Amino acid sequence: MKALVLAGGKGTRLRPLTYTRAKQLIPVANKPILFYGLEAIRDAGVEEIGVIVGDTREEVMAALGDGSRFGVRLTYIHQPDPLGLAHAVWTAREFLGDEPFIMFLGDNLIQHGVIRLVEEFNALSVDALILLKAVENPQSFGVAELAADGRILGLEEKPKQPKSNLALVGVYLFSPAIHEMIRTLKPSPRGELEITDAIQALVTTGHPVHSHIHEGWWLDTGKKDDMLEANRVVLDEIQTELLGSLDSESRVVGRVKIGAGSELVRTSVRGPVVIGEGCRLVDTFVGPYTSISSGVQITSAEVEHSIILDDSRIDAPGQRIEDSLIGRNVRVSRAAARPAALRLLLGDDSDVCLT
Ligand code: TTP
Repeated sequence: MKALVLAGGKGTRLRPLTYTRAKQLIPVANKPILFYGLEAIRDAGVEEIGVIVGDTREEVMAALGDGSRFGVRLTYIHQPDPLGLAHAVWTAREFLGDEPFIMFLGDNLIQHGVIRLVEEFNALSVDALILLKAVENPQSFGVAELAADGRILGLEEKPKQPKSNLALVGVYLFSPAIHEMIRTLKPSPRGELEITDAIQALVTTGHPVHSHIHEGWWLDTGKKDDMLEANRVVLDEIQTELLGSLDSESRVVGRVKIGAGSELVRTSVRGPVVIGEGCRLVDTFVGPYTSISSGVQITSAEVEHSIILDDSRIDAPGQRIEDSLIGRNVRVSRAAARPAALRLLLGDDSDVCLT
């Protein structure tokens, strides 16, 4: 079996961060989202992985290399335009050959990995095994209708009247029969070759398509709040590791990771929290569910339920920052001189919420 990981796309919903960075490389608990997927695939025993890349290919290739650091072999496949998930499979057909494969969306996170899913696909003789998850708002997803034995009877994209609450999660297993279906597809109203249409074509032409209902958490990190939620659930599973230094007036409570060379001065940290390497936190409170990347400096602020990326500097006496996603090399400060006005230099599509 091979794997296909999708790390192309535009990431429009995560602008402005995705103007300068691949969405799949934004870290959750200080580790790029894409790494979790590759590790899950490797843990399921699949070592030959194709990675779909688009405009951000250089950054993705620099981050993943040849895959040896993950114990896998990577082949990069360039998709010049993000014309849909089925188009990505079509672009990779030479790499995939006649082998079955697991397809994994590079911005998705899934608890408990994919070992059981791969085992189930190998045991069943089916042309597709689709991961489903019960959701509260099936109208926003691709939704599956199932027979009592778990066979998929049909799929609908964002139905007004869903036939179930079971949404398609971004993990799929396919036999090579999927390629014939993709060959016949026409672009959808949004102009993409849809993987749901390809799976529906398998069902319509009598190919066996089964489902696997996922019980753990699953997160699609498409938007800011999804990223913060992913950060929250991943931080819930971290273990304490204190490599940095704390002065006698600093406190660390709960599960906290602090990287080498980081320094805490008169600072309290209430876990779960991760702090990268070479950070300096002075007179600061870091609250639960916060990830701070390397090289960040924070003075006199309170930060909770947030992600702060590399080399940013926050010097904000008395300010409390919550539910925030702050990019790399950002400056947040409080003006010393009057008038006490906001002075902003924000990139396109920035989002600021003032109290
Ligand atoms: P999406 O989240 O559907 O698309 P996107 O990344 O372009 O984001 P946005 O909607 O905010 O513009 O894509 C899911 C994953 O699949 C993501 O990791 C990008 C990847 N992808 C491709 O590699 N090729 C494609 O043609 C598409 C549509 C997505």
